[in-house]
Amino acid sequence: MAKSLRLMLIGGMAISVLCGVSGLSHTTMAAGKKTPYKEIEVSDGGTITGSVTFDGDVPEVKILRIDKDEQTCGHDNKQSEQLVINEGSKGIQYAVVSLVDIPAGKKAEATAAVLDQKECVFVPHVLAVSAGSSVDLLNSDDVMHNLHSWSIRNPAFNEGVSGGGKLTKKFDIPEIVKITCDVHKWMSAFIKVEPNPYFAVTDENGRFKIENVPAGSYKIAAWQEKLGKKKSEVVVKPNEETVVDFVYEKK
Ligand SMILES: [Cu+2]
Repeated sequence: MAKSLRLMLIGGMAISVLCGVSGLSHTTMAAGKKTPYKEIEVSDGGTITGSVTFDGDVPEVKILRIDKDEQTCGHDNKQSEQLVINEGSKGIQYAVVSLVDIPAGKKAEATAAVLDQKECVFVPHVLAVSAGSSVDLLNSDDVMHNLHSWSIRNPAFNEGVSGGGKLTKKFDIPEIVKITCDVHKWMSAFIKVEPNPYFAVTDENGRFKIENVPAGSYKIAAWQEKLGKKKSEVVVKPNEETVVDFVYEKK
């Protein structure tokens, strides 16, 4: 009797192990192939507002040395925009706040995304777009610039663009893409390609607003090129505003 019970147990284990294996491989496949974002009609969506601020003494602003094409680029050395902190509000400009892994929501708006090269500075310093967006890369100056993308997941490019010229590039895969100009080594910018349309770049007071979010619980993250990433969570209620504040501490 004891022998037959043991056999039954072994049989049961064998079955459960098989189930476990098949279940595991299924999950792994799902995780490897991320569920694409689904566009739906959002009614009674909520709003997420808040700020990205710096706690501590504001570090000295880095100065970029202008040593080429001064008639266009200017004779004064420029302030770096790699870390822009408002002295009063301590708000950090050019941080990107975005919802992580939201499965479905509003349609990605077809806004004309533009990254300009003006007086030998990229404008804006940080641009965020939904995956699948085209970006017009302009040269508003009268000197030759270059557009060098340090993409890994999207096709990389390294092309010159003459004064008044334009290149249009499409970014299909979520990635943080650094853009530089090889002609003027002080020039840099970032294009942050987002998997969904729920993102915002902070303004000069470090403030942001993300609208029309379906009610639910989400992971939310802030990214800043020098300070890195900060994660948080948010519960969005229908037609209500929820505040999320990110604080970066001085290291
Ligand atoms: Cu340039």
